[in-house]
Amino acid sequence: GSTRMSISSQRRAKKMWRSLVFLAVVAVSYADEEQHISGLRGAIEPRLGASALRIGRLSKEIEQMHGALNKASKIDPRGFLNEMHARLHEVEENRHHSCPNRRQARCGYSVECISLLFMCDGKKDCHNGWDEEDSTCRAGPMVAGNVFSGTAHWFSCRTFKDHPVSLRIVAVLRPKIVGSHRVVRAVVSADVEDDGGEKQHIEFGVKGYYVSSIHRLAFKPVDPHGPLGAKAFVCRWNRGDDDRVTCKIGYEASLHECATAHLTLEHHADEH
Ligand SMILES: [Ca+2]
Repeated sequence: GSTRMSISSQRRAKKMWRSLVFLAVVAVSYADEEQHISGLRGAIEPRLGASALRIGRLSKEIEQMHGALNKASKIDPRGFLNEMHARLHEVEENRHHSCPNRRQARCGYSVECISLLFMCDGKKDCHNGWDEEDSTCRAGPMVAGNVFSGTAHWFSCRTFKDHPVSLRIVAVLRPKIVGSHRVVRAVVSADVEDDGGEKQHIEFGVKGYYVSSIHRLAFKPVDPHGPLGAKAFVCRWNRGDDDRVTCKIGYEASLHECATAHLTLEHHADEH
């Protein structure tokens, strides 16, 4: 009897020991969790503050737009639309740059931010599914063979008169990681004329990135010693309109702007 008792008490002791170990592990993981949660809170609270500021800014923005809409009937509709587009771009731009980390993207109009690595990878990471939506991931105007053309207006850096300019997309590659980006090669050509009336046809290769979630292409000449020197180009398509684009030309380092160009899709790749 006593042997059986001792075996059973040994078992009980073993069992108790196991549960103690289990409890200790749980306690440790709870402590970890608590630390983790307080760490998260530290990360989230400034973001909530930033979101409140953003909401305030957006409300103000919307209020101004309402004001502008009320006046719309009395003003030039074209100018009004341009202004609206510019403002919406600005709001959109703020939205995308308001994540705590530069390697993150905001999930549309949500406060949620996800790593750029999770963009357009076939799995929904944003609760609202924004990271996998067609409008977020599609290459849109980035089709090899597409030609955008229009007029460039220089207000600094060079003394060119307004001149025709075109951007021909040569190659579009999807990188293995960051599915919202495309590596783009293109050719810029222009017929410039300086103050002295001297005309010149220039053409140079460029390379850069298109970010599908914000419809923006940024590129630089392949040769920094080419006809326009080491200028940077940033082109933005209006959301939902792949045919019209506004490009800014300037110095990347100083952010000094030299020229703007308004271009429209002149030759579609499908029209071969
Ligand atoms: Ca994803």
